[in-house]
Amino acid sequence: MNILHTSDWHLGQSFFNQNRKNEHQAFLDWLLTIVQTHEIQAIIVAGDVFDTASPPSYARELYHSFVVSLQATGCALIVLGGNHDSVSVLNETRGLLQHLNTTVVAACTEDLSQQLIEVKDTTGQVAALVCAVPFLRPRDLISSEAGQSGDDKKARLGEAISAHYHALFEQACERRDALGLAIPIIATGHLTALGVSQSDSVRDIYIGTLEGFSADGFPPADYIALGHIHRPQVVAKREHIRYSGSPIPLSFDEVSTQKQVLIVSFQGNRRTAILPVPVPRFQPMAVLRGNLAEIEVQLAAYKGAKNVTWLCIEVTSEGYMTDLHQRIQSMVSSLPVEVLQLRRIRSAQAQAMGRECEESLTELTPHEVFERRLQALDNSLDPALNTRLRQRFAEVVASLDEDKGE
Ligand SMILES: [Mn+2]
Repeated sequence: MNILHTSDWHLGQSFFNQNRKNEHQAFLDWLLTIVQTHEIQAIIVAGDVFDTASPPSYARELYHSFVVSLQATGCALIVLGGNHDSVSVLNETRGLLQHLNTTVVAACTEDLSQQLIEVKDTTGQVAALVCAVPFLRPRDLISSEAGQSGDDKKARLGEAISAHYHALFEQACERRDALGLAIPIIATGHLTALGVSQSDSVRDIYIGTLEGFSADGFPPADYIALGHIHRPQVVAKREHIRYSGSPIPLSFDEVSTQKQVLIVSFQGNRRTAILPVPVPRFQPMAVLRGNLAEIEVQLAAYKGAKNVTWLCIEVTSEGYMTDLHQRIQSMVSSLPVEVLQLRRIRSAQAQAMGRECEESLTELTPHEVFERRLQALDNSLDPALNTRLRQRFAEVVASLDEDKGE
């Protein structure tokens, strides 16, 4: 029995104003061929199906068409809500998709058994049980109590997440016993497990004040399919706890990573293989670094290329060039490239000298602005207060994001 684990599709992403519809369409077409050639019984999408809480129509259409195309294969689809997904958007079509071999778990449910999913083999017999855990919002798990310190809350939240997993896992064990079958139990999640490396496009989840969930908190499932982190990786050196990563690079710092989906195979309840299948790159993308002369040399390689490459150009220079945009534009005007991001990387010395006048607010994230202000106060601030300020700021930004429904 083969299960395919993927996550973080981010359908509908706008990438420096570029639309990713063609890449996503190509990925979903490719995924269908993988389902057929590898005889996949179920696909698990571990959260962030959509990029935003109100995905554009074409993104919803991609999702729905994929469900329809999958029907001919007999493969089941299990979709979990991520931190980018709107619970109500995913729930809109949940009931409808149920009739198309697709189970959507947008948020954790009051009746835990709704998060326990049976995967059937071609003969119709139950071949695996999935503890379908979506992105967990703190309000779904605990009510905060007045007078609790930050550490208390953090510990309680970690415990609450672990308790949720264990309660569901226990139900799965009971179901397996009742069925009397030797079948694997698979768990899912959309969170930051401790000790993973992130990328620019991953929005930090401050689950309350919990920055990461310890892998020790997971139940002893046969495989744990995680989403949220866009780089594929094994968690805490445990082969069976994995992030599949996103199928397409969602930021330029992901360009150097080989994207993949994972095929997990079982014989009875025994895991026999975890096979990473590389996802083709459907849109050429590259990051060029160097001074102007070096950039010009690197750009020459694109002359005559068949497809347009999306570029991030990082120019290292000592001084400030007011005409940098024009200079780069004149270098690329006849080439099949699109410069989506142009950044100046200054030497430490240049950075120390008046960075404010060279930087515009639109180039910075709220976190970077806050960091700059903190640095300006650095010497006068007590380190403990400094840490608390950072935490508070992160919480405020996270709650604003949540208000926007993200
Ligand atoms: Mn994501």
